[in-house]
Amino acid sequence: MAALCLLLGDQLNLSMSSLAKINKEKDYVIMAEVNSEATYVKHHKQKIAFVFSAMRHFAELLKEEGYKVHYVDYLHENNQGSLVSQVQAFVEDNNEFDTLYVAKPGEYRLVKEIEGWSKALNIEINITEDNRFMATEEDFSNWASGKKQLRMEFFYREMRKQYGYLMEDKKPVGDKWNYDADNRKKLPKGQVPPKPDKFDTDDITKDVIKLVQSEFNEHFGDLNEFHYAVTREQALLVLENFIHQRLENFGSYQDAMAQDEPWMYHSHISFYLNSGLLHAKEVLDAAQNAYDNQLAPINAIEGFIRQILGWREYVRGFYWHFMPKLKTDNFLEAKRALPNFYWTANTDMNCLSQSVKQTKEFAYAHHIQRLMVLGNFALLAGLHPDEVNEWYLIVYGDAYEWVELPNVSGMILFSDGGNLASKPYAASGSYINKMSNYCSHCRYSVKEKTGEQACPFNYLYWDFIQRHQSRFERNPRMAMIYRTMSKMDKKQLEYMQDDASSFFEKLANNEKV
Ligand code: FAD
Ligand code: DLZ
Ligand code: SF4
Repeated sequence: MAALCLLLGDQLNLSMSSLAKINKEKDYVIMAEVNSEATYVKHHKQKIAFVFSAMRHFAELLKEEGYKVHYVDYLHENNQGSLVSQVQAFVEDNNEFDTLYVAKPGEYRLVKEIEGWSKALNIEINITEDNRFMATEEDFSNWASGKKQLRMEFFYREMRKQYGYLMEDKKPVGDKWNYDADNRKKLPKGQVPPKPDKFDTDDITKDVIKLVQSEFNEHFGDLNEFHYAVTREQALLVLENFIHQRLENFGSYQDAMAQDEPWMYHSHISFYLNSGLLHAKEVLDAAQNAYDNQLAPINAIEGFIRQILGWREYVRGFYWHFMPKLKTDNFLEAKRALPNFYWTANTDMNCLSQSVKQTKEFAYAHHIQRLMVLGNFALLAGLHPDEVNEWYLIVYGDAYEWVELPNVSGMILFSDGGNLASKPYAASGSYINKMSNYCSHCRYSVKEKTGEQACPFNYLYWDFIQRHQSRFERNPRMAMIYRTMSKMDKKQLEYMQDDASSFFEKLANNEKV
């Protein structure tokens, strides 16, 4: 008898634990482009194009490495439309498999589904560890065990100690764990970040683009241009170029946003990390190497390492720790529907319009756009977590539930009641103005708090603070805000509530805001 290894579209790495279980001589790898995975949410067109093209390229690599690969493309006459039916058809046609190996999927729904497959398949199902990460799920639960608060910063320090990144004699280099305070600069006028890497589309990618245009044309997003890496070599080049061209400025401008500058000094590697083309360890090693060779200042390198060894590992542990509850949490009882401008970018609020436009164009927006513009609005406006989560899962090429859900429900919406964040990431227009030049291109005035011209983020912010007073006034990290509010002119606060109500009415009537 032989074994079968199911490799999912985000497990494109030769060192996957499931591949290690099989024997190249007699066993098979199965990979399938299926409707169920491409449409369980209506993913952005570029996300599907990226995943399918990367899968096809990876299947070629597997064959070159000597694996026997059964690859089912989307339009194959024998395509069954779902992973389970596809595996079942192959098992029945061959009658030689007694075991299926699959590395644990990154989404709870698929793990549950696969756990129920054994009846249909009638072979042993062996779910192996998802080894695309530095920490195992067990590492996270051991760390979390007995703790009242699960703050990323403390998890991150443990990871630094365990893996030795930026450590010297068991201490953090420079005697400081975190250089975030140095990482809040606005992009100076006239400074232009380097252009992003763009790869030519080969025949495989051209075929996939045609396929996506014909089969998924009603999905959100543009596909006029597709420039992402789809092979490991290309992804490694993106990493290398980041280290040499952008890392130096990554820290200083990490929180900055600028008109018509989608890429800034970010690394643009999340598509590749999350699909398996890059492994976190090689990215961290490259950053450590940049430190050893003094290629960039410590605030940049520490900031970058924290995103990967800290945030990325932490949210993944957090997801499994709090699922399935995390998916239905709605601590703030948010109810409002997602405004249409999240799909169209048709709003006068320039920061939102820029962020949605870039999301539509590239299936990418950088962290601060996701957090402090799109996320901040969703929080202040009380958008329902289900709608917000679905939107984020659809629109970003790097979105898988293990990373999307903690960021949305934990980080931006405070739906989990504070397990991830110690206070809501709520901000008025002045934060956006401080970190960007968006406001100078906006029809609203960021300086005004009430009235027709006032930046909606201003009155929505104070409306939010008032609305949730009973929930937050005893939170020590919110105390100063409530002290400030108590000293504010009561009439002014009422005007802001009135403006917020009119704004919400416009949203409800689908009027342009
Ligand atoms: P860089 O800014 O260059 O950062 C380097 C890497 O650090 C990223 O590639 C990513 O792997 C990691 N990283 C940074 N921040 C986070 C974080 N908060 N959580 C996890 N990893 C992080 N990231 C995703 O990969 N998929 C998502 O679906 C996703 N959804 C998000 C939703 C919201 C509301 C927010 C606030 C953040 C989300 N992020 C998500 C995190 C972050 O915005 C993206 O990882 C980042 O923008 C990707 O671009 P980059 O590779 O240029 O990142
Ligand atoms: C995202 C995605 C898409 C669009 N299509 C496929 C597919 O056709 N076949 C496949 O194996 N995987 C696909 N994926 C990735 C899966 O959705 C992903 O493995 C799960 O969501 C778990 O993270
Ligand atoms: Fe955004 Fe307000 Fe600035 Fe306009 S004025 S860009 S809405 S923060």
